Parts: sequence; C-alpha cells; structure tokens
Amino acid sequence: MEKTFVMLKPDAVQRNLAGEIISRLEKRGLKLVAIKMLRIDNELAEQHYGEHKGKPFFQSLVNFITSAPVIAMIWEGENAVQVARKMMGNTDPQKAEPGTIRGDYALFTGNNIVHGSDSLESAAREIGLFFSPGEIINYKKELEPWVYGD
Ligand code: DAT
Ligand code: MG
Repeated sequence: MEKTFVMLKPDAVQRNLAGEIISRLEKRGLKLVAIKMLRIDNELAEQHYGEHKGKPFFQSLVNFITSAPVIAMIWEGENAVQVARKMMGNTDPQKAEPGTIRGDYALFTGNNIVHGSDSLESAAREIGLFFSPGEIINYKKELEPWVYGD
C-alpha cells in the first residue's frame, strides 16, 4: 500500500487545527502509520525544501517552517500521495477549492497549513528524512474491507 508524508506546518499547530486535519485524513480512510511532533532545524528545513533552493521565497519558507513545532506524519492508503494532495488543495489557499484543507483554513501561500508529498519519489525521500524505519508501524485495521471493499 502506498505511503505519503504529510506535515502539519507551524500555523496549523498554533491555530489549533491539528486535530481537525488529522480527523479529515482519518475519516477519509487513510491509515496513520507514523506521527511525531518536532521543531525543524535549519539543516532539515533546507534538505526538505531542497528543490526550492534559490527561489525568491526560499528563505521565508525556511524561516516559517523552523519558527514553531510541526507534526510530521506518514499516511498509508491506495494512491495515498495523490489522495492527500487533492485533500490539501492548491498551494495558494486563495485558489484552493472550498472543501480542501487549504481552501477551508488558509488565505496566504506562505502559511498554507499543510505539506504533502507530490510524488512517490518525494514521499520516499521525505519519509526517510523525518522517520527511521522502526518508527513506522505496520498494522492491520479491521475496517479496511469497509473502506476498499473485499
Ligand atoms: P506545495 O506545498 O503545494 O507542494 P511547493 O512545493 O511548490 O507547494 O512549495 C512549497 C511551499 O513553499 C509552499 O507550500 C509554500 C511555499 N511557496 C511556494 N510557492 C511560493 C510563492 N510563490 N511565494 C511564497 N511561498 C511559496
Ligand atoms: Mg511541494
């Protein structure tokens, strides 16, 4: 089953939206297989957002993501990467559809509440940056046939 990396950014934690966002992913049928709260340091921020190095917003992105604690998670499910991306909505919350996380809770691209891997390759890379294999829990949920059919 596919795994994706999802992170609640500092604004989500500060604005008391963590439970709400976790609840949405949970209710959709995705399975939480790893979770931790951490304060990202500069080195990890630059690694995580390496693809954006050199862009005009890079420094403010690093400043923001290191400014307060985040909640890093791995969610598992069929097409988990694209399903989670779709639930997050457009990078610019003003363009994100209502009903998406960003479309419901954010107004500014810099503070857009949530990160989600954009491909299987990014998911593997980001999971490796934030979690060791022993922190990822392999378990069965009895409700799975009710989510995916038999
Ligand atoms: P996403 O988070 O939707 O994958 P991204 O990977 O292109 O978007 O960018 C990473 C983060 O960088 C994004 O969540 C917010 C910030 N960012 C992106 N484009 C920006 C811009 N034009 N101005 C300011 N911040 C931006
Ligand atoms: Mg991205």
